[in-house]
Amino acid sequence: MIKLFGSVTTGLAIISLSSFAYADFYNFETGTSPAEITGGAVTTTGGYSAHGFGDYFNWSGGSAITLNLSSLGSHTTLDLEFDLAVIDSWDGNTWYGSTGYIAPDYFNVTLDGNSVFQETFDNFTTTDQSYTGPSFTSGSNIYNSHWNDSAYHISLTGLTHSADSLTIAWFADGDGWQGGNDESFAVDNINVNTNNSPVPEPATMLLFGTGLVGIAGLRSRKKK
Ligand SMILES: [Ca+2]
Ligand SMILES: [Ca+2]
Ligand SMILES: [Ca+2]
Ligand SMILES: [Ca+2]
Repeated sequence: MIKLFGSVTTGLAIISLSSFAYADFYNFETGTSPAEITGGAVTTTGGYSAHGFGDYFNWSGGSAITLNLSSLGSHTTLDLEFDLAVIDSWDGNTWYGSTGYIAPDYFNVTLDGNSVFQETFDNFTTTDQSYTGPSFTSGSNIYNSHWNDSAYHISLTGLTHSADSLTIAWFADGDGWQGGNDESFAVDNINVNTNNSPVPEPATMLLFGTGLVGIAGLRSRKKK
């Protein structure tokens, strides 16, 4: 029995090593920001707590929120998922105010400086925004001042990336983006997962090798 368990444990250990992928998750529930995340401020979620954001998220009314990771190991693509709070009077694609045309309002994500997401969001008329994914909430005021707020789960999968380090930046811009307490955003529940190319040889060879050892053991016992 001891030998059997030892053999199974060894096999599992090698399999998990061969399929190892880097994974990280940030939900800010300690109320502080980890050292690898800069920009924004970890802040209480208010009404967003009812929409999966817990007690804290990372809020920004201006600067980019940046995540710096290193030692990712070998990989060819990665998945980035996060929850996005679009807060207050975002105006989407078009808005004509007293001073003329003052839109769009973009929300952006970059990977090592390369754009992987740029969409407009509108908390007045959702048909005036470019992002078409489902929202957790929209059309009601759940956070800050009297303007409506909205929330989305953004899923960016299969992003091409192979460098050992990674910088992800979340930021808003566009001619109409006013920032501050008028048009702000928060990110939360950030998931980063790398995807390795399939490399089955080490696991297959070790399991095959374990089988050979077993067969060899049987044969040697039979000889005796
Ligand atoms: Ca949270
Ligand atoms: Ca506005
Ligand atoms: Ca609001
Ligand atoms: Ca605006």
